[in-house]
Amino acid sequence: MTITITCFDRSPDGGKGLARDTRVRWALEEAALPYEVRLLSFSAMKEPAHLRLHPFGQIPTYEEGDLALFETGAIVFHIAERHAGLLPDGANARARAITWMFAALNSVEPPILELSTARILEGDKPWSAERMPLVKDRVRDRLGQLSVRLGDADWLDGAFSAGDLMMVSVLLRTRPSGILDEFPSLAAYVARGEARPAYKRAFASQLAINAGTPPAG
Ligand SMILES: N[C@@H](CCC(=O)N[C@@H](CS)C(=O)NCC(=O)O)C(=O)O
Repeated sequence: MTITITCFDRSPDGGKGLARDTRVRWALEEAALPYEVRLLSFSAMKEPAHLRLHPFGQIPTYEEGDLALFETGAIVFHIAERHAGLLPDGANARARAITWMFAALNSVEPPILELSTARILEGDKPWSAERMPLVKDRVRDRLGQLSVRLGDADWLDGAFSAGDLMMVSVLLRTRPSGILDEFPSLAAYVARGEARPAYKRAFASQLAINAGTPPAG
């Protein structure tokens, strides 16, 4: 059955791979699943046709036969559950890998998104300069805790899993701020994710669409 995902026709990041379709592409590549891409403009994302797939008018979405999904956590989990390579076989190890997916999306991504919002949408507000250090420190707190847990391991819990895929994808968003490099073990962890052939294919396929798009912010 053909898998179709939706992506920006011009990603605001200019091809840095930070738009969330990259994590879905990565999961599909890890699972060796072919897929098609439907490109959407910002205005098309808010049209009824897309809102039927995604109630919040965002990308990415995932269609496979009569199944339509949104939310990258749900999409990557759906792929990981049905195909080898992204979740361990043992029940407890599997539950822990899923826990890391949730941790990436619920505990690590929120302060990182807050930093993006502060930079891109609130940077011109009179209180922005005063607030920014607080926002950055909240990101540093989380990354500090995560780097303690990672220690000198390659991945968060044994072999690479969907938990690492999601965590690396989330951490990549801290690179433009320079904060990732303040945590060398996390920077190396992210680099290990980026070195995976499946990630490289995912990155290249989004870059083929977005290269040359002027970065936003
Ligand atoms: N929680 C959602 C977030 C989706 C999201 O924020 N998508 C962004 C692109 S990375 C988007 O479509 N932004 C445009 C908009 O919200 O209008 C997920 O993980 O899928």
